[in-house]
Amino acid sequence: MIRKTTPTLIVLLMLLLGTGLPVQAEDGYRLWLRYDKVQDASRLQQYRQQVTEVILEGNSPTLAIAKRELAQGLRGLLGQEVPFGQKATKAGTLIAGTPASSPLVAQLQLGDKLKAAGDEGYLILTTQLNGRNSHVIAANTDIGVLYGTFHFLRLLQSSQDITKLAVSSAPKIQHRVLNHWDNLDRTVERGYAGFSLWDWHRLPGYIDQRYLDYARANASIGINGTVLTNVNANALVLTKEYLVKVAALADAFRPYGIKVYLTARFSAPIEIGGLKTADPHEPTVQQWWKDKAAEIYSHVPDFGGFLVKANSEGQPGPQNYGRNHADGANMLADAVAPQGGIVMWRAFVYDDKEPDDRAKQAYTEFKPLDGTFRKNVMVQVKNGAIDFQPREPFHPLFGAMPKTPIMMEFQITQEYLGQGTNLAYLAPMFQETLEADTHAKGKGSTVAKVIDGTLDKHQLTGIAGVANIGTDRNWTGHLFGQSNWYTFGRLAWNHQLSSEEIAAEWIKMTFTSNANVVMPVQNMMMTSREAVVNYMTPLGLHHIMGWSHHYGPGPWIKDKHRADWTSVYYHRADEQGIGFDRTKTGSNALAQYAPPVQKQFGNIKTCPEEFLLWFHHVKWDHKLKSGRTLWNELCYRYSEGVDQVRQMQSTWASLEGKVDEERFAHVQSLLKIQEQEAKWWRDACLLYFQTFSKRPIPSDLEKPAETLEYYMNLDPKFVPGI
Ligand code: BDP
Repeated sequence: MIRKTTPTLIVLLMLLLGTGLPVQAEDGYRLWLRYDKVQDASRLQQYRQQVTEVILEGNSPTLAIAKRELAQGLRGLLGQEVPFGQKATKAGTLIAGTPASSPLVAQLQLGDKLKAAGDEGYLILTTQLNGRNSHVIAANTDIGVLYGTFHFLRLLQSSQDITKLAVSSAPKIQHRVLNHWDNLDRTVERGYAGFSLWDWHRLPGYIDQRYLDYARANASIGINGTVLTNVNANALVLTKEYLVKVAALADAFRPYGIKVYLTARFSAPIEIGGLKTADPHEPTVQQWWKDKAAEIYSHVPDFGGFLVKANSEGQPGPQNYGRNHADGANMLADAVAPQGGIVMWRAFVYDDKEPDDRAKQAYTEFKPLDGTFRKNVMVQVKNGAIDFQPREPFHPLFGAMPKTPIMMEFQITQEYLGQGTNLAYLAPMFQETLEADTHAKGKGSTVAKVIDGTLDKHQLTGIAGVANIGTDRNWTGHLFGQSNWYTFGRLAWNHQLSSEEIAAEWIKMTFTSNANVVMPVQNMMMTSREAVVNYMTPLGLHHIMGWSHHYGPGPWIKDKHRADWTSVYYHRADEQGIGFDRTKTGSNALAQYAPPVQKQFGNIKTCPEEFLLWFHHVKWDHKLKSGRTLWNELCYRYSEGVDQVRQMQSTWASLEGKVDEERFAHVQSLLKIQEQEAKWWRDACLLYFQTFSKRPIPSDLEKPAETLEYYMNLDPKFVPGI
């Protein structure tokens, strides 16, 4: 029996593999770098004809990675070995290198074109070499060659025509950094994908293959920095015991073009330095930080610098000593300046002792400090003024501090967007902020222009994303979380890419280039974030989630030790209506925006409905554009969110058999959870707000499944990520 079936099975398997059907189970570990054989037969033929050999000279660690990537990528995608040589002997040579590493690249004399690529960019050209058709990946630096290599492979992975390539690409933003909120005990604050990747206990001796795979994935999308530790910082990471571990990680990441940064706990001079104070005006404190920085650089010569959360949510900071944020930032900036380091000083500050609207506090603190920061300081600002909500208007600090480089902070981990169980593709959200017009220097002063330095002519530019990566086999917990990591990198490199484009790239690389999969998945992704907004916080509602863990609805949260962490502080529902009045009659947070923005948002008639309850307290019977009253509209939006999730479920169900079984089942199960959670949000919020509106839920909508009391008594335990 056995002797008979085994060969039959093998033949069957070979046949299936030959057809490119998804026979293999996939666990998501390979991310978007799968390099499976190109399925479109004519494309495959084109690639086999046009890429017949590779010449990549030079042997720096970075070029060695590029070489390995090309070998592995071409072998997989073309389904055959592509030889590496030194002389272009036939048509279809792919040359990769810098003018310094490759005589052939030098021979092409790419001059000004190459100059425009800068330190990290690259050219990918179809050209003639010795009278034969060839391709060249050229850059000024080895890392540029590696980035170009990934771009070239991406073209093949997504079945693009490569017959006439003329790509010139350079990043629009200089520092493209992941922020890991990872603690030294390996828990991850707001992490929903397992534990921290950094195995501190086994470092520096043990270099986990995961570190290299992580660095490779980042390099493939142009991320060039990583802050290893939580913004709620532990000073221990600055001790020698940990610095040798940090150095081992930095060594592993360096060939991939990734610099390491650390979070600096402001009170470290006291906690690990034995000083009595951390006052930034104290010479002993200044000296302590200078010495500490020098020590760090002795371990990590290309250390990127510090990220700091100070005087926020209980963290120590310069204000403990009557100094301001610039005093604190400048002291650290002076410490890292000799070695070219930077300081990313967070503007996420607010105080519950301060009676003013939380949305105003960052601007109030930082705006007067414009022009007082050192040259190597960036102020890192969250996309919105409250806290990574499903939807927020852009932060008023964008455009308000022209003399200071302002860095963007996005959250990739979905703390407020369904955490580890909900599919929410975040590109449309990131894009919405980047494209928002601050009007700081007239029309067209978009947030993107503030961030990329073009509006105020800054050389120093940066963008950060709070990472969603952990030890889960598929890296991000939810498979679609990978698309958000991918998106962050792609947008950080080029914020002009569209959300649709990025989604399509990711789907092709992650699943298949077949249009009958790409289109439906893209549609699903493009509605997913709006669905979350609808079933959580439609029409400008915000911060009404569960207490502390932030999981599930909690619009009834009140009477806690901090008012600014409760929900009633934000939605202000009463018998008249709902919403936070941030106009002149209320907190006047609107005054922090440029006049045209004030004018638009300040008028209930012109305020975009998606921000209505962010800026206005609106009467329950107020008529909206749909012709419905506010109450009815709220009911419809909440219900629409649930319907959108159901639509996503049926779209995904239609892909059965077109996506490998393992990933299909994974996403299907999570979508089912998402539907339950969406209903939970809808029912809990509508029943709660109904106690104020005293109006019925329109009869054509689904009725809540349980009572308000039931929802208020739900008390999920051990929610991850706290
Ligand atoms: C909030 C998180 C909290 C972070 C804080 C921050 O709930 O865990 O420490 O932001 O960004 O969103 O500092």
